[in-house]
Amino acid sequence: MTRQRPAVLIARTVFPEVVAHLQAHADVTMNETDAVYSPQELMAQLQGKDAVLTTGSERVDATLLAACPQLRMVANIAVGYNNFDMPAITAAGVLATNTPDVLTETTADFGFALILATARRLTESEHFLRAGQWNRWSLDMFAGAEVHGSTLGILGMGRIGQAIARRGAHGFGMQVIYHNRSRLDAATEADCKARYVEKDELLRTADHLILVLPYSAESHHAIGAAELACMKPTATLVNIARGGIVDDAALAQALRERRIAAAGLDVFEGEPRVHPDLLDLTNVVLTPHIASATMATRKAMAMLAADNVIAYLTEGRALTPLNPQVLQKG
Ligand code: 8YV
Repeated sequence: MTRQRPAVLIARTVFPEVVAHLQAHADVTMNETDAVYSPQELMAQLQGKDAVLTTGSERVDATLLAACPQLRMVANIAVGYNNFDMPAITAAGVLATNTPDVLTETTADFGFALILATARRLTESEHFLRAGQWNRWSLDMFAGAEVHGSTLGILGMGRIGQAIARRGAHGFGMQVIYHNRSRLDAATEADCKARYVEKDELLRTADHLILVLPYSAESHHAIGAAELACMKPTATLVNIARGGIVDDAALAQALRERRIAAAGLDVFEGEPRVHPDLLDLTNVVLTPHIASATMATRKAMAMLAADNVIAYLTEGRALTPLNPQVLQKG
């Protein structure tokens, strides 16, 4: 008797080589239009599927799981997984995986790109030039904040935070301070040349503050009006983590009133919508959630998600499980 091949849904459009890789092991259905499924569409598409590759745009919760009893695995093409209701997924006996490590250095590069662009007013000055407003040069034209030798504050010191710290300390001669739920061991602190401080000191001392923490109920609006009020008026804020960690309305107000100098944002509350007040400001650099977006890294992320699916469906194991307790039960 031939064993039935597992059925896999790819909820967004991924690279052809990733589809081919999966097809060697499973019957694959891909969302060829790449339009984000509504919860009802996702539910319908998942009928009879054993596994699904998701991105941050697909929410997996108890309602979806209850409607898809055959589903055994959800593989996120992202390191962050706030689109997953983990207790519900684990309670349903479904394995969840994410894509750590393969995007660390690429995302740290982009974090630094935003720090530089924000401090040195890169997009603001480019818009000025493109608008034909450059008639004469002046000494203080687009004079921004120093990056080298300044104090870099990092909120959230996981793999990406550490990679940013190393760039700041070793590449730009910055004093690196960080705050995290748990303090790093001494060897990692020494490698990153980073000093642990309380959140309040981080806010008050950083010349450039970058957010690299996961989104959760605990980190919702970790940076709001009160936190922005603690920052230096010359400081810049960069968010490459998740929308919702920053209160975007409060940030827009602080930027408008120049209570901080500038911000660089790759993620937004309710993206792809962007708070209209942010769009009106010149002292903010805005990018559409592209911190991990190099071809090599996006392919590596999708391939890791596919490898997780293949490993689980064919051998009952996974490379980067989020709830390994499900593996033990299986
Ligand atoms: C993803 C990200 O590209 O990995 C993450 O957590 O934010 C990005 O790298 C995005 O979430 C799409 O899934």
